[in-house]
Amino acid sequence: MAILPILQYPDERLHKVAKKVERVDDSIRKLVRDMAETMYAAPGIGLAATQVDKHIQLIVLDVSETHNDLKVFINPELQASKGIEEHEEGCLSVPGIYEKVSRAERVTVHALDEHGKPFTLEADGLLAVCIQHEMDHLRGKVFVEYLSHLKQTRIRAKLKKHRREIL
Ligand code: K1U
Ligand code: ZN
Repeated sequence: MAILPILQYPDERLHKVAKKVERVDDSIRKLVRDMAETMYAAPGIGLAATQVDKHIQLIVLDVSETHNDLKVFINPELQASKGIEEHEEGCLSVPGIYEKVSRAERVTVHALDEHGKPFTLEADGLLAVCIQHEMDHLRGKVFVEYLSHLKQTRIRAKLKKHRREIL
């Protein structure tokens, strides 16, 4: 297994649109393992392939408190959504920034698992928030893009200052 470098906002590669996975094979399963290791090490509760510069429709998630409920979504499709709820979000590609975003309260997602088996999942709470956040990454959208231009400018400046300080 390997820990993969995570692209940092405002890296242009975070705006690439991910392609469908044509075949779920051993190379995909290896990427799933590496992404899971990267997510747990960060630590985070989700990771999209886009964030590790792999532009395919693959997401890993684990919102459990015990970190032993890994969920894998390949070629995820939103089938239904209900309600609106505001939730605080973070992102491993935008470290140290937490902001409230409004999203659907409940979602139904259809996807393939790491064996290529189709499944449908209904989610609410943090799992629903996280699924929508990660699916946005696959479309090339970072959560800060829901915020005002003023907030986005301030976030970019803050990240730039922080990176200058740690280098
Ligand atoms: O970068 C990512 O896409 C992962 C992101 C997922 C997420 C978190 C919160 C709301 C929406 C989406 C993170 O995991 S940020 C880190 C984080 O939230 C966290 C880290 C350690 C423990 C608990 C949470
Ligand atoms: Zn993110």
